[in-house]
Amino acid sequence: MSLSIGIIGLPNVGKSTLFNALTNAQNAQAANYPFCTIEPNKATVPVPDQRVDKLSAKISPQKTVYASVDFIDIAGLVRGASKGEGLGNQFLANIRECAAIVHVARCFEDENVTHVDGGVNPPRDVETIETELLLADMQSVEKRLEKMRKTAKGDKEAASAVTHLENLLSWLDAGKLAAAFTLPDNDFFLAAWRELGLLTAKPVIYCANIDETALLGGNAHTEALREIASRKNAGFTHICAKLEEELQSLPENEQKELCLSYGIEESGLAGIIRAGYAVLGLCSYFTAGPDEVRAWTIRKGWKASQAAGVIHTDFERGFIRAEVISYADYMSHANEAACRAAGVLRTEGRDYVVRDGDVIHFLFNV
Ligand SMILES: Nc1nc2c(ncn2[C@@H]2O[C@H](COP(=O)(O)OP(=O)(O)O)[C@@H](O)[C@H]2O)c(=O)[nH]1
Ligand SMILES: [Mg+2]
Repeated sequence: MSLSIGIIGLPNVGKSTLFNALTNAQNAQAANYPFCTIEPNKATVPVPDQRVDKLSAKISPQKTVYASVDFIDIAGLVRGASKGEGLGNQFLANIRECAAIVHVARCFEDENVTHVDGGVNPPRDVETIETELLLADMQSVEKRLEKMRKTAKGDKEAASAVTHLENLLSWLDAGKLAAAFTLPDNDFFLAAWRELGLLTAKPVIYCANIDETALLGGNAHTEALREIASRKNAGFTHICAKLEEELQSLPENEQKELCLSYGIEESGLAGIIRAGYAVLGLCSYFTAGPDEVRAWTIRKGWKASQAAGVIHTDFERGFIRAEVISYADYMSHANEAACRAAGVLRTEGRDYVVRDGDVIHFLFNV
């Protein structure tokens, strides 16, 4: 499953610096992702997962493949983007294609880096960007309303969908994000909602870009942003984009040393990637054998047959059964034969709900 996360924020907040770090992380892993196309504004990065490392250490496969996430650097959002200022329309179209958003806000003080609106003030910056997204959403809803008013004549459910859309429009007009709108149980409305793909309905991770000196304790700006995130029930993370860029240009052992020197355990990219996984309700299952240890991304709650389809559509179509070992059981037994003998290898049917960390063999015929 391709999962893409758009990086947005005002100019000069550190989006491209963060994106460069992600691109370096991609390039370091490029051999494992031979099928990804290299695009200037897209970085496909591995999802760090210690379980994959441990499975791989246990089996020594020829190849180890982590789950991956695509990040898109969405440049050019300025005040007035919803009216086509800057790269306005293109910018908005790029966000529409993303499953989630990382909203970077500048929390670092640096007199050499100009702030487009004067001083560092994350709440104001976030509001500037979100106002543009809201205005764009209002335009989408208005267009849709016009159409629906024409077709709704005489149909009761469609007429009430018009009312719901009008409510949504006033909701947005009051400065509230679509994500917080309570969806009515009306098929016409829900179909319109899905088609609209509103920008402010997407899950958001607010990302404070801070100085390396403030990485551990944060500062007043990061706290203000954290507060916004928690009020909106959104994700929050903080990074020092500049340090990330430096980290990703180093070999692995030196990365560790540099992290330690700042008192942090790992690169902040891992935190962003994990936050992306969390806001999207994703989890991983594993396949493990002498050729390959690999993590696969699914949505929580997916059934075994759906999960098999992520590997290949034939696996879903010709699904017979799944042999499942939990990660903990897999690691605490010598090998699969030992798991089988101990009775911890389960045979599950197509409706089995896959759990995060399951190690699975699919049996199928085509
Ligand atoms: N001091 C400091 N400068 C940063 C940091 N992140 C980015 N910058 C600088 O801020 C400027 C704008 O960064 P850039 O990534 O191009 O911003 P964008 O416009 O959001 O893509 C560049 O000069 C960066 O070097 C940071 O964490 N600390
Ligand atoms: Mg940029």
